Amino acid sequence: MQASRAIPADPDLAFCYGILTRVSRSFSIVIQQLGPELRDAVCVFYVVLRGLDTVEDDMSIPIEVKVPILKDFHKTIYDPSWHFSCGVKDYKELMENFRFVSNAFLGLSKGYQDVIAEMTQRMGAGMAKFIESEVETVDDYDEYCHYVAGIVGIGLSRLFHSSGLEALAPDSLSNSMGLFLQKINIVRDYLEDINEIPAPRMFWPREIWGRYAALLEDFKQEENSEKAVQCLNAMVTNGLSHATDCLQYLSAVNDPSNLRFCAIPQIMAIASYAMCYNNIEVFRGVVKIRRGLTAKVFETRSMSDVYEGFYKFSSILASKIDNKDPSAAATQKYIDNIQAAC
Ligand code: PS7
Ligand code: MN
Ligand code: MN
Ligand code: MN
Ligand code: MN
Ligand code: MN
Repeated sequence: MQASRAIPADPDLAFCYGILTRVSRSFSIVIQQLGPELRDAVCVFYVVLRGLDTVEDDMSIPIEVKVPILKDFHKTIYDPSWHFSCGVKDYKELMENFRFVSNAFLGLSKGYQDVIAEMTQRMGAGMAKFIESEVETVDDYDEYCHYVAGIVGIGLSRLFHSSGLEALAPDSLSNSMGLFLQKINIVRDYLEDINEIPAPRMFWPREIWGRYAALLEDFKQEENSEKAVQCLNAMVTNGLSHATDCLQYLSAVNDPSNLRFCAIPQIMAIASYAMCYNNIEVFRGVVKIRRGLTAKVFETRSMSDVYEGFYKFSSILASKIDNKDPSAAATQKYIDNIQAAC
């Protein structure tokens, strides 16, 4: 693992890197190893979106207050005097000191600012739309994940292109990069999200879970374990559908530090898919990747390491397929496609 860099002299950037380190150890490591041309822009992009997500996630904010904040966030980031206190712990600290984020944003080049502002607008509008409507169909699920993660992939690809280091990737592949990460987050966070206080959050599409239960919360009960795991396996299989797009995206990345930045979260994701698959613990508590395994994934350097990782974790997942599971054939098909691409 790479040693973390010195704290930036600029106090605004120093705040952004400090928050980043506290809210996401893994993104902090991969962002800090980016080249100097992209590092600060990607860090600020992360922290801006983390602020937006803190507003989205705070279920104590009344809808009529929350919706305009989400929709206007792309404008308020230009105003260092703007702030809105919400969230808890590190997230509250972020929101209360948001002026540092605005100042760091204003210090980026216009090209980077434009990309970040456009993506913030699109994500905020999408989040607002889903505050008032539920994820019912698989199309809704893809749409929600597009807003909160696919757009991040599209924005990062634009930043890479603006830096002069990379060709512009197709939006559909950038979107898949986000969906592959977001869908395992939604699967893994089942219990955390449904137990959210003061109101539950539900992102699993009814079109999938409705085949296994009358209510999403039924999966919490031990007597529904068999159906719960079948539903989980259908959700994992849905997420796996994006894996070959991710391999295609990664194979076109040119710069080695950009490849590490893009690839490490994807390999952590496929490791999480393998770990969650057929695992009742998803409905009981937090399923976490072992520290040693994480350390190994962070050694990823080249495309051949990426193929090795995808091959290994897809094999682990395949070894857990029970042929009596209703999704077994579909799951196996996606595994075969991944392994054929490696
Ligand atoms: C590399 C082409 C700008 C690096 C990285 C903050 C994580 C938080 O965590 O359930 O359970 O609270 O509320 C594509 C990251 C997608 C997004 C989405 C990869 C910004 C990130 C704000 C594309 C990350 C997917 C909400 C929204 O879920 O999360 C390449 C950088 C990437 C942030 C993530 C998260 C969404 C999220 P949690 P939630
Ligand atoms: Mn400054
Ligand atoms: Mn969140
Ligand atoms: Mn959220
Ligand atoms: Mn989550
Ligand atoms: Mn979470």
